[in-house]
Amino acid sequence: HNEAAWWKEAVVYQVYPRSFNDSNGDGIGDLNGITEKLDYLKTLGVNVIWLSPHFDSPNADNGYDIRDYRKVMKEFGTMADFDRLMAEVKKRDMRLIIDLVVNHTSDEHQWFVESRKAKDNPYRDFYIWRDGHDGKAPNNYPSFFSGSAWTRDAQTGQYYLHYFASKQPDLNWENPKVRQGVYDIMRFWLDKGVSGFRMDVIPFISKQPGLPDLPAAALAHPEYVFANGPHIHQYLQEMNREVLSHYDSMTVGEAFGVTTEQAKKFTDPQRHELNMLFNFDLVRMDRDGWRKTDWTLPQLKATYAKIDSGSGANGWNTSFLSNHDNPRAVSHFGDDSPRWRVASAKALATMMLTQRATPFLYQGDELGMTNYPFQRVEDFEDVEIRGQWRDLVATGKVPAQEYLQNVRQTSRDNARTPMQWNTEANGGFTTGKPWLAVNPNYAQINAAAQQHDPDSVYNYHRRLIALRSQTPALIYGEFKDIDPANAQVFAYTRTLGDQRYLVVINFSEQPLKYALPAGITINALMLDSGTGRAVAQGAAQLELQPWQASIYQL
Ligand code: ISL
Ligand code: CA
Repeated sequence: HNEAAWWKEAVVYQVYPRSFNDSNGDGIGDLNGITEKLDYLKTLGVNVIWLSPHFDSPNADNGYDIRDYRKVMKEFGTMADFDRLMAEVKKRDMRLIIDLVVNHTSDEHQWFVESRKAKDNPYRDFYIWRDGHDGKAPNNYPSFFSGSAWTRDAQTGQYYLHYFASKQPDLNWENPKVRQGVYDIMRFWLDKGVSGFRMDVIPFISKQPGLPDLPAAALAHPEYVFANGPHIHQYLQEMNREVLSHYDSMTVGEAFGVTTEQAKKFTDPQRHELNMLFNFDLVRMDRDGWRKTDWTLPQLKATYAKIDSGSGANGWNTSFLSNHDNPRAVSHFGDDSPRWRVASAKALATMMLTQRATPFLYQGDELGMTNYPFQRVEDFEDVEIRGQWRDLVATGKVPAQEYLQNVRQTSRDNARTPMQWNTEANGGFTTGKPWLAVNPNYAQINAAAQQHDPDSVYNYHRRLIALRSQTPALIYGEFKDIDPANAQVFAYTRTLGDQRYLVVINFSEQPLKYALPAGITINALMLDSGTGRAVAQGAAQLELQPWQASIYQL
């Protein structure tokens, strides 16, 4: 059965440094800005910080294109700033994990600078070079950021592979020197005191032998092919043996393209690969690429159940509703209108933080921050949007209005607008000009106001995190959806030995009467997002306010 571990009991908070807190007025968040806010995070109750890439980068993809893995991005500060952040994190009894982006590097990384020089350069084989066919790319792979996944390089006339932007060439993991190079980078940061890694698109590191064309049906979702290279498990086991097993660390793989059925192979503790994965079935359940589609509550519940059972009796999961690649949780799964924003943000927090999984809270979601009211393509910064605009709208394939209407809801930039700290200019994020506009609703939604309001989304998160941390059944307990078909209420139990809890969440804006199934008897109310009206012990029916969420001890 599930063995206890600090990383299962942790509540992780993701910091996207560029948008968190700017300490020197240049409009870009930085490491000193994070250090300034550690007490804020400590008070919230989270105990692990995941830092999105903080390494030297030309920022073709906001740091997910790394030029030097041993250097701090100059906009974010210096290595001395990093060391100070690390020390201050430890002083508060917290931990830091960092982003390991090693499916690809920047094209400005020294390895690639060498690699592209000549076919016989000693670094040539660090990347994936092929001849074209009749003046065309070696195969039909599309890049996730539009266009082909191959770029011809004038120097030698060969093409290099890049699953993402052309400034993000894919590494050749079949080369043992690449693997040793990555392990050295990992040791460098672990020796500095980090407690592990979030691994960017890690299932993609093993490529398909011979790189055959994708069948037509796979072209819209190449991630399922890219994530299934033959050596992926061998590489992860080697990485574990050579590096991770020598440290007390946690790992979470971004499992883009890994199905729930395949997840177990990555996280089964006996296989010594990764601790857990980010499964995208939930955050992408109402998406078709950039297009927004509909979702239903039974569909969401089925996804949760599938993810939960998919990890097996010994495996472990993550729980998250957003991150830097997805829209804001409350705008996506709740209702961000002024009337229901607070209530629905609390409802979602309750769901997110009571799963049998390590919760990953994205910065600003503890305040119920919302999507940004994007109007024009110029309002976006994201390389993904620019690529799609070029390929779809500029070519006349998709009308501008239709595209904008969708990406207003789905764009990654929704999550990347700066943190809203207070009512000062730019929400207190910067005294300069922010790199991406602050959401104009910062006067209503900001940390300072919420810290003083006992009924705020922020303070609800505090209570919820504290309850989870003190309640083993809410961490390790078995998850059971007691009413999967109900289209308005999500009700589930968490059971550990004789400890049993019930979570009930009203996903509608109607007040509802909810009859408890036979065999469920309420003993005590542990937490309530509504008005906290007492529920009679042994009640057979609950009266739910709109978007109300409650946790009961049975
Ligand atoms: O966000 C996406 C599209 O909207 C995904 O396709 C995303 O690109 C995918 O989940 C991989 O994401 C990770 O690797 C990318 C980087 O741009 C993302 O920010 C990162 O989380 C390339 O490094
Ligand atoms: Ca700055």
